[in-house]
Amino acid sequence: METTLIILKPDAVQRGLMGRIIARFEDKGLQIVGAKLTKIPMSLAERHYEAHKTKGFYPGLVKFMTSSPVLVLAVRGNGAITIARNMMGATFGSKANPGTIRGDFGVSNSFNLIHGSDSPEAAARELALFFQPGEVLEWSRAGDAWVYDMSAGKPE
Ligand code: D4T
Repeated sequence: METTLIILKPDAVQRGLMGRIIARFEDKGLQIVGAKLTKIPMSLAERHYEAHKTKGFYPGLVKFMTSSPVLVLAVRGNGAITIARNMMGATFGSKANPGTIRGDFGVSNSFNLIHGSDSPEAAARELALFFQPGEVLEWSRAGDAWVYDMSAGKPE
C-alpha cells in the first residue's frame, strides 16, 4: 500500500470544491488516512516547493499557497501515488484532459487546484512535512474486502 500527500490548494478551498474532489478519491476506492485544514506558513511552502526555487514562477507559487487555507490529505491505496496523479491531470488547467480534476474544475495554469506527490520518495518527504507522527491513521474500512481482490493474499 502507498500513501500520497494531496493538497487541495487555496483555489479549491475558496471555490467550494473540497467535497467534490474528495468524493472522486473515495469513489475510486482510495482511503483518506489523514486530513488537515491549515494555512500553510511561508517557511513550509518554501520547503515543500524547494525543488522549484530557481524557477520564475516560484515566488508567485509560494504566495498563492500561503494566501488562504488549504486542505492537506494523506491518501492511501495500492498504487495511490500514480493513481492520484492520473486523476489530477496535467499541471496546467488549460491543458488537463476532461475527466481529470484539473481538466474538469479549472482553466488556470498557476491556480491548478491540487497537489499530489510525484514519487514514493516525494510522498515520504511531503507527508513528514505536513503531518506529525500519529496524525496519519491506520484504520480499516468496512468495505475494504470489496475494493481489492485479496484472494492471492495481496491487493490485486
Ligand atoms: P504540484 O507540484 O503542485 O502537484 O504540480 P505538478 O507536479 O503537476 O507541477 P510542477 O511540480 O511542475 O509545478 C508545481 C506548481 O507550480 C505551478 N506552476 C508550474 C506555475 O505556476 N507555472 C509553471 O510554469 C509551472 C511549470 C503549478 C504547479
